[in-house]
This record gives sequence, C-alpha cells and structure tokens, in this order.
Amino acid sequence: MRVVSGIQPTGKPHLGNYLGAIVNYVKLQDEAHAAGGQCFIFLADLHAISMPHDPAELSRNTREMVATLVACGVDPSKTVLFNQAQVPAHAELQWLLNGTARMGWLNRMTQWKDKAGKNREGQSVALFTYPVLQAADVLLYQATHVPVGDDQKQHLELARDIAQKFNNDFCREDAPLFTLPEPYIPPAAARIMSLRDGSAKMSKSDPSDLSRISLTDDADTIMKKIKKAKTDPEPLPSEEKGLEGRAEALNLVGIYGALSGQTVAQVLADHGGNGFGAFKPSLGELLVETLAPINARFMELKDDQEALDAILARGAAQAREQGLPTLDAAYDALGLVRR
Ligand code: AQP
Repeated sequence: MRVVSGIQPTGKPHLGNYLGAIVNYVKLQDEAHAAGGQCFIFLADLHAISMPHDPAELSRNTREMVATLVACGVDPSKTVLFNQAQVPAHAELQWLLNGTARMGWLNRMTQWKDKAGKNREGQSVALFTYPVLQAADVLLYQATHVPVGDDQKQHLELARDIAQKFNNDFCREDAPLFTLPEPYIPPAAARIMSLRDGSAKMSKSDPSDLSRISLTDDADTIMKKIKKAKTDPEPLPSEEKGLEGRAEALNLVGIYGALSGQTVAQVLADHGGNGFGAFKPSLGELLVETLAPINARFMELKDDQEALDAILARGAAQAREQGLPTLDAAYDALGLVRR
C-alpha cells in the first residue's frame, strides 16, 4: 500500500480540503503504517507557480501548510511530508512523461478549461501542463492509493492513461514500470461547495473570505460565516429528494453529515422541518467543536519555523531516496544515456 497525495500551498486550507482530502490523508497514513506500507504527502509548491503568485507569500504559505497538516493529524513519523521544490525528481519525471502525454488529453481537462476561461492564450504553460506534473508526483512513488477530492478524479485518470501508454510504449509486457494509481475519493463530502454560491466549489482562491471556512478560523469567525451562508427561505425537508434544486441547502446538510459521520438522510431525519435559523447554529457549533483542536495545535506550531523546516528537510531526503529507482528506470526505458 503506497499512499501519495499533495496539496497546493496557495492560501489557507479550508473545509473542502479537509473533508475532501486531509481527513483521508490521516486515515490512509494510519492504514498504510499498520500494513507496513508507506505514505507520502507533499506540498505542491511547483504547482502553485502555474498561477500568478507572490513569492514571499508562497514561502509563508508553505510553512503554514506544514503546520496545518500536522495539526490535522498528518504525522511526520508515519508519513513522508515534504515540498516538491526540494525533490527535483518530480520535475524531471514530468519532463520524461511530457513525451508520452498528448495535447488532446490535456485539452480535455475541465480544470484547465475552468481556470483558463476565455483567455487560454494568456495562461502560463504550467497551467496547461500541470496535470502531467501531477502524474509524475504519484507515479514516482508507485502510488497505489491517491486520496483526493472529486475535482481531481479526471487528473488521476490522466495519470493512469500516461502510465499505461508509457508501459505499453517503453516496457516489456511482463515488466511494466509504472503502477496504475487508484483514486481514493470520500463517499460523502467529495466536493464541498462555496458558502456564497452552491454551484462553485469551496476554494482557496475565491476572492470572498465568506465563501469558505478556513481550518484556522476562530469560533466567532466560523459562527459568523455560517450565519451569513447563502440559503433559501424553505425549511429543511425530511427526505433527501426535497433537497433537489437546493444546492446551498444540500451543501450545508452534506457538511453537517460529513462532520457528524451521518448520511444526508440521517441528518434530515433529525433536522427536517427546521428552518435555517435553527439549523445554522447547530452546524456552526459542530464546526467549532471539530476545528478548535486543529486551530489550537496550529497556533502552537506555526511560529516554529526551524521545526517546520526540519520536517520538510527530513521528508525531502526520504522522498529523494524513495523516488530514485523509478526515475532511473524511466531514463533507462527511454534510452537516455547518463553514465
Ligand atoms: N471544495 C472541495 N471539496 C472537496 N475537496 C476539495 N479539494 C479542494 N477543494 C475541495 C481537494 O483538496 C486537495 C488539495 O487541493 P489543492 O489545494 O491542491 O488544489 P485545488 O483543488 O485547486 O484547491 P483549491 O482550494 O481550489 O485551491 P486553489 O484555489 O489554489 O485552486 C485535493 O485533493 C482536492 O481535490
């Protein structure tokens, strides 16, 4: 069991990152550890430069992201925790895979279409090719399980296509180089939506801070954001069918269910008939209860720059060593002479 996943240090991680991905990093880290497998979680700082960014902010966010992940339960003694920029093999393998990936495949990526919008010509080359870097990120460590939110499913399918084509084109049938990775997507909460717009996913880069719950928000901020969350005037229905066409209501009920370990049907069985005036405070309290210990631990860790840098340095050394055999084998398979 080899668990590999990454998160961009592009801002403060939010509830969507937590429920869609980080909770599963911790779950799979523990499963892998118990089964004698391995877990690699990286900060995708190389991905972060695909969009306009402020260099000082990127390095600050990178350290804050380490503190947040550790506060959420990612344990550097069980997980190889590092940032891509300290492991050049990620960028090297991406270049090797660029020969296998196809323009048509990348053109079909919905994240590219969404993020580029109408201005494709004005986007960075990195924004177009970063799904190939994502493929390199997981294939380098022969990932078997990749915990991600629903929005990354298509990129993981691309990683499988690239791996399959590379294996077919350059490896003997009985000795494929790359393991085909499987996505590990949570059954509930795979896509948490913005608190201001039930049709847009909760995102670090949304200009409105009211659109997301950050994992480091304090209790007052959480209660305020939930109170201001967009809803409709109807009370909650007693059955799931009654949430059809009510994206904002469905999102809040889904968040409640993911936090309390209940299905949407169970949440509605308890809260059906209540208006949002009653439901929102219950949801706010549940969020505060879940996030308060994370927030407290984050506050303890965030200013100890030396300790955070040491975690990244140790993780990077392990990652460089673990990725080397696959990188070497990829160079060899392509006939590149290096010695
Ligand atoms: N809203 C979401 N619901 C469920 N899962 C989500 N993830 C992100 N948003 C949601 C999952 O979190 C992991 C890390 O994501 P990322 O930071 O690397 O990139 P992203 O998907 O682009 O996240 P953001 O917040 O939208 O970042 P920006 O605004 O910088 O682009 C991934 O597993 C992702 O699926």
